[in-house]
Amino acid sequence: MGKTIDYSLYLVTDSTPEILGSRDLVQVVEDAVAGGVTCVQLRDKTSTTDDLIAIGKRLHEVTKRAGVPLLINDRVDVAAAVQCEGAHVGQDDTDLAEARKILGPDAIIGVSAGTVEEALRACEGGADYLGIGTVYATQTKKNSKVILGPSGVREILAAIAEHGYSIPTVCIGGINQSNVQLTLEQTVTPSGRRLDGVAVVSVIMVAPEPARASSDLLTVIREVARKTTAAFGTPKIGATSYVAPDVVKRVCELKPISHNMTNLVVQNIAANVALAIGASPIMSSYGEEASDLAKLGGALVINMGTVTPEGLANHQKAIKAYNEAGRPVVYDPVGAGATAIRRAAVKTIISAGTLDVIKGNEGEIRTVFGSDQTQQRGVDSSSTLNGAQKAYLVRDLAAREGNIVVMTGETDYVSDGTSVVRIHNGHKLLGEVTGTGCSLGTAISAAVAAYPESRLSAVVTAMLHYEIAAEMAAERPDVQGPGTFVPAFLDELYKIREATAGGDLAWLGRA
Ligand code: 3NM
Ligand code: MG
Repeated sequence: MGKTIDYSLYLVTDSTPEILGSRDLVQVVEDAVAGGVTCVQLRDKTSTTDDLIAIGKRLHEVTKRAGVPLLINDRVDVAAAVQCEGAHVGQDDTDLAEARKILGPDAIIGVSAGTVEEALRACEGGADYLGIGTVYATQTKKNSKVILGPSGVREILAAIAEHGYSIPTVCIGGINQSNVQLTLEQTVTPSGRRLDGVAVVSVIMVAPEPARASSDLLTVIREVARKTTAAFGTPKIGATSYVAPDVVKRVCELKPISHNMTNLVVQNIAANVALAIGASPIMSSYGEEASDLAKLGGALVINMGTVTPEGLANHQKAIKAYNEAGRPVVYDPVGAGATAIRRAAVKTIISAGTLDVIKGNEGEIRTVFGSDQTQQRGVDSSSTLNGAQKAYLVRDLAAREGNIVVMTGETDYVSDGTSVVRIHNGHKLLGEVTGTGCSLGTAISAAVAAYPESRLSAVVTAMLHYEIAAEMAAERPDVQGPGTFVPAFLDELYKIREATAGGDLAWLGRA
């Protein structure tokens, strides 16, 4: 069978009267395998060795027919006698090296891990997979040493990845149909490392229809795997495939108009940012003027920093005008979730026409997506999303809107509905000055106006230009805080533009 095993849905059996009752173990396993269980472990702490071997052989007939591996819990001697695919050992069971000596290099040997140390030791010792647990308190195993929760599992996954191990992992303990999706999502590490599957006992063993319970679980597991792979099967941090220095060049060659409908506080810095990157800023909040401005070949920025009924009507008119002219619109839903008025305004803007780019922080993007999403993921609205959830969110919103979605934060997430690009650049001084978030929208608008070939490349490159300029400014000896930062930041934006025009792309080394 080789060692490429599908750990997606891993059934651990239980022959105790509380769980198995009067049913036939072999029949339950046969049903579960028919329902899609991908790996089976015989776990029986009470039967005699002879009985275990007999049960193991009967189970192996069933699993072999289905092409599913059978492993024996703890009893390496039984695994050897049954000649099944391997064994699973807990921290208090036979040790890994001993089990390996008995079963040989080709056997599958899994190890239980409840801490980072246990996990790393098992990896180091050559385990074939890890069973990470206990995730949630469970009646099935009452003597659990630790309840990890999704965050504890995630920490173990992150540590394994950090140490360079690519070992498959499942988690175990209290997993059922209602928590499996969230558990799989919440355990994904920021770098995209995820569980290969889940191991369960009771949810299948006590189910009236084990086949049905198995296939219901497997459907969810496969769907999360598909989404996570899509979200992370794309360029990683600093990936160059979406970086196009031509975007920076084109902006200063074409000097596209960046038409800003924004609040008073940010107008000055937004206009200066536009000039520094080579674009032509126009600050006009009057909707009637938009149809003429749209014909000038630039892009529109709708910034919701100040909401008034009149402003909203102007925004609607301008979006319509830019859509009709086939020119891009960037939407910055400032403070989207903060008030009922703003939540309503988001709906008005979203339905006013096509928005080519939506840019906001986590809360704003979640509000734009709508409350469904929050419920669907089972995350309360005050909690923050983990990296995987952010990736899904930007990707799902971009796919729904057919546009580019940017979620800013310490790590920025950018998606075109298929790929997700993460950007780690920027500097905290950007957050200490007013208008720098809004001015990023301005920089993005100039880029999408000048670089129609790829909106994703335009946005990613504009963001790198902006955030790397901030890093370079912050590092200058003459910059002591927010006040000295702003002019230095404008200088660095300008210098990057000049360097890029001259073919010097050294700044991209920071991406
Ligand atoms: N091992 P259920 S938890 C067999 O933490 C087992 O290592 C665990 O049963 C561990 O799916 C557990 O019914 C029981 O909660 C899991
Ligand atoms: Mg055990």
